[in-house]
Amino acid sequence: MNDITRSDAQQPWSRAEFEAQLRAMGKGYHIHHPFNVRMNAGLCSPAQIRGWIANRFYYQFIIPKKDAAILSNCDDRETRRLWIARILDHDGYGDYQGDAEGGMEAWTRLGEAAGIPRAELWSLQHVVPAVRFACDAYVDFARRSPWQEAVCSSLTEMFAPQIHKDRLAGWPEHYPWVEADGLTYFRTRIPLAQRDVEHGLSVTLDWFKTREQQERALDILKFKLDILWAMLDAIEKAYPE
Ligand code: AHQ
Repeated sequence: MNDITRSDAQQPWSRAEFEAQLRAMGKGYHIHHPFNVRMNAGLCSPAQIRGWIANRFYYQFIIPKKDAAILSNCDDRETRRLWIARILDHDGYGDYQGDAEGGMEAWTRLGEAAGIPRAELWSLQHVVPAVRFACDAYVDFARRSPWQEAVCSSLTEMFAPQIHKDRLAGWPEHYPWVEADGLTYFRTRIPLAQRDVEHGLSVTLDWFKTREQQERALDILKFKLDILWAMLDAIEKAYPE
């Protein structure tokens, strides 16, 4: 037999090594984007903070549609029973009050705390084209990909707890004009992100078996890291210093 050099002829990574490879992708996470670095250092103007809030709202706005797309492609009831929580986390449930209000409501309060009225935020009038395109690319990927690949793309949240903790630690000092109630979203997202990553990582480590499939998982994660990075590129350009 000829000497096959394709990556699938290589031994697959162990489960631990595969996870380590996924986590090593964190070097490309948008926590390292110059705009985020400046925001964490307290160097953003009110206009830049408001621009970021209004544009990132569109990402929150499409997450339920992205997660519904994954559900619609998923034939495994156990997975759907867990995944549906992600939609409720963002859209809310029950009486839609307090913890049940949903992340989009909490993000709306972040906007109001920064001086963006609810109607203005929800009008999406501030969403710049490249942010819309990046977010819509995420929804499209979830619609047309095997549900396990779309689950893998959500693993950028492996790196999210730290970025939320940075905001909770830094904003009260750097942006005291943003009312403290507005930071609720960042606080509530941390345990949810940790729960979601535990499930998403389990699905990913189980599904991508051969070395070629594991490398495909890294490509999928890179695609999603680029979505987050491109959003900050566009926001940075739209709201120059
Ligand atoms: O607030 C965020 C959120 O609800 C989600 C869902 C998850 C997904 O399904 O892709 N990713 C994600 C993220 C949220 N916040 C981002 C941030 O920087 O505040 C981080 C982002 C992610 O890391 O994917």
